[in-house]
Amino acid sequence: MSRKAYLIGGGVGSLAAAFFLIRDAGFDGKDIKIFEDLQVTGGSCDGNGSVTEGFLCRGGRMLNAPTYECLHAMLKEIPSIQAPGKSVFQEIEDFNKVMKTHANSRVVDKNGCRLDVDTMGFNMRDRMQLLALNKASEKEVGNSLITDWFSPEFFKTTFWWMWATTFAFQPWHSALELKRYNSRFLHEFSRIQTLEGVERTPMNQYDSIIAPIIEWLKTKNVQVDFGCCVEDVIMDEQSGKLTAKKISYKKNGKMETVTVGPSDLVFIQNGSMTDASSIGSWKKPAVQKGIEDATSFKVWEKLAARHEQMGNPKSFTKNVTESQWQSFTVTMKNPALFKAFTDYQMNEPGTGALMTFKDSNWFMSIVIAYQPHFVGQDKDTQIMWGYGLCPNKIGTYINKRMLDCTGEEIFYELCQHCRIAPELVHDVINIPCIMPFITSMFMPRLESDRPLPVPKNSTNFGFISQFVEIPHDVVFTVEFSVRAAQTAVYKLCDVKKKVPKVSRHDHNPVWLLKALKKAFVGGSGTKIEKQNRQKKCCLCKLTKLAVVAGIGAGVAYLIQNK
Ligand SMILES: Cc1cc2nc3c(=O)[nH]c(=O)nc-3n(C[C@H](O)[C@H](O)[C@H](O)COP(=O)(O)OP(=O)(O)OC[C@H]3O[C@@H](n4cnc5c(N)ncnc54)[C@H](O)[C@@H]3O)c2cc1C
Ligand SMILES: *[C@@H]1O[C@H](CO)[C@@H](O)[C@H](O)[C@H]1NC(C)=O
Ligand SMILES: *[C@@H]1O[C@H](CO)[C@@H](O)[C@H](O)[C@H]1NC(C)=O
Ligand SMILES: *[C@@H]1O[C@H](CO)[C@@H](O)[C@H](O)[C@H]1NC(C)=O
Ligand SMILES: CC(=O)N[C@H]1CO[C@H](CO)[C@@H](O)[C@@H]1O
Repeated sequence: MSRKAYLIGGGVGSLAAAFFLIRDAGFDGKDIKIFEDLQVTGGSCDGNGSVTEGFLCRGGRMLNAPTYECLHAMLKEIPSIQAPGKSVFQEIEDFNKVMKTHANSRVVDKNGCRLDVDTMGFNMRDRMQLLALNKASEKEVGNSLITDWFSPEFFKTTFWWMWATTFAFQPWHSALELKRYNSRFLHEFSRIQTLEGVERTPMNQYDSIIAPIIEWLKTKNVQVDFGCCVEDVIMDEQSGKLTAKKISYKKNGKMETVTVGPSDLVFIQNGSMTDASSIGSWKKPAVQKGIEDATSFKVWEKLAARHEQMGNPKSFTKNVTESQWQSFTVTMKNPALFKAFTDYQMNEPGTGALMTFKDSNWFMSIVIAYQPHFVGQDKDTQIMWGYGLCPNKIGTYINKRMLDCTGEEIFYELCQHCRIAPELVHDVINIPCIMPFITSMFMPRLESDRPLPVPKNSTNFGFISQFVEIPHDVVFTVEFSVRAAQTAVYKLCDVKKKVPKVSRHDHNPVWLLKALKKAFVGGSGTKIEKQNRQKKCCLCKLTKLAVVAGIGAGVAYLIQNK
């Protein structure tokens, strides 16, 4: 009898696990079964809707060539749907060669002025505090908060506005995760003001990434069982070894079970950032939900209560106020309105990355995508996506919390920030989405709060999600889920190949020097920006001295970390 693999959850992590099981572990697709609660695969990487109802992506993703080692290697072997003859990887690379990211309006203030974001806005104390966090060991940082390492002024620097909105950090989040981001994305530090280096997919990530993977898995006969909510995984514990024996799940209101043989495998998608998310409409606010509505964390909670080495889900889900934010997807059948937004941003659609309204009470940002953004979109329809990181606050123009606002009210607030004339606002749909656990992965944690992709004493099961411990890698990325999948499959199936290494850009002298220069002087702005700044800067000589000192410190840091 052949070996079977059961995957709980149909997010990109499970899809990747199926890919690696087939490619590297000799599995036959028909012996792989995915249980998914929803009626669609892709999990948090979603994208659906229609011209009449409006389109929706709960999330919009930025990718990054030098850091997405596992994802990119996998996508080299997945044929594209939109660009026949190319791999998905090649399709994305070719698209980004033409549609280069270069934000002209990264941060806008309350007067509608584009800020000069070429410098980070640091004072010497900010620099020292940043260096202290980057130099500390992970043990020293532990489960401290970002605010434990920085003075209040730090959170008013251009660096914070840009770094926080690019990656969705809040001051109360994990200092350890910020430290990891600083290392993992060190090569973006010197160009964070334009977001050069950020890669996008030609369309939304469901159509551009998930659909082609699903297509590949279908040709291999992988089975997906939709509408199956897994409620428990029963483990057998013998002389300290844990073996998954039984999966129980609910389908169409009926409980069913699968018996797992000792050589069969179980992969659990342990916790989801989009769990309990809720969708509103133009006339209706989304509904705020909480842990009682979350399905994905429940299995983990049960396992953690029964066995050691399963981590601690509560660290991540204990306070929705600290882990939630709200996104919205705008569908316009009104080219003049779309043009007003792109004119305001001063970027061609698809090249501007993020535009952040730093003084907006909801801390809003928008992304104007390359069009079309959906397979089902016609050429008279345009899509834009945005989010507010502080939805719990009263708006700048609307006297309501973002959480309580309809799509229409959120769009009104956005139009005020972008100085859009009221007469342009027609033939538009805005769909809001509240995500109570969207930054739950960023909550302060201890190493023991996250299980390993394959817990030490597991004989036949692994965890694949944003809630496992992988040295050096950062959460809130597609890369992390794919890396977790590859790690778990290789370990459980004893695959002799190596999982691609996490690239250490923070050990690369070129990026280190660029980052130091950026932290002390500024980046690679336009000539005019630089001349203006030098005129204003009467401390140029001092700054140059500081750079030399900084380079010294950087080299010392580099040697110490080798
Ligand atoms: C707003 C937003 C912005 C983002 N921005 C970026 C970005 O810029 N760059 C980037 O790389 N990444 C970004 N991400 C993150 C990226 O999308 C996720 O990290 C990734 O999709 C997570 O995949 P996953 O497979 O681990 O989990 P998920 O996609 O969350 O999948 C979990 C799946 O398992 C199912 N499931 C869970 N429990 C059960 C159960 N008990 N029974 C049955 N089914 C179950 C769920 O229904 C879900 O489909 C963003 C995500 C969002 C939402
Ligand atoms: C679109 O996706 C969201 C989020 O996954 C889901 O709640 C909604 O039902 C989907 N809509 C359609 C029409 O499939
Ligand atoms: C793991 O297994 C070893 C023996 O193989 C045992 O000593 C240890 O206690 C086990 N750990 C846990 C957490 O069960
Ligand atoms: C949750 O977080 C908010 C904001 O930080 C805080 O005011 C509140 O007291 C917290 N609630 C609990 C139960 O810890
Ligand atoms: C979001 C998610 O997939 N959470 C899962 C965490 O793990 C438990 C079981 O271990 C699942 O029930 C949850 O669905």
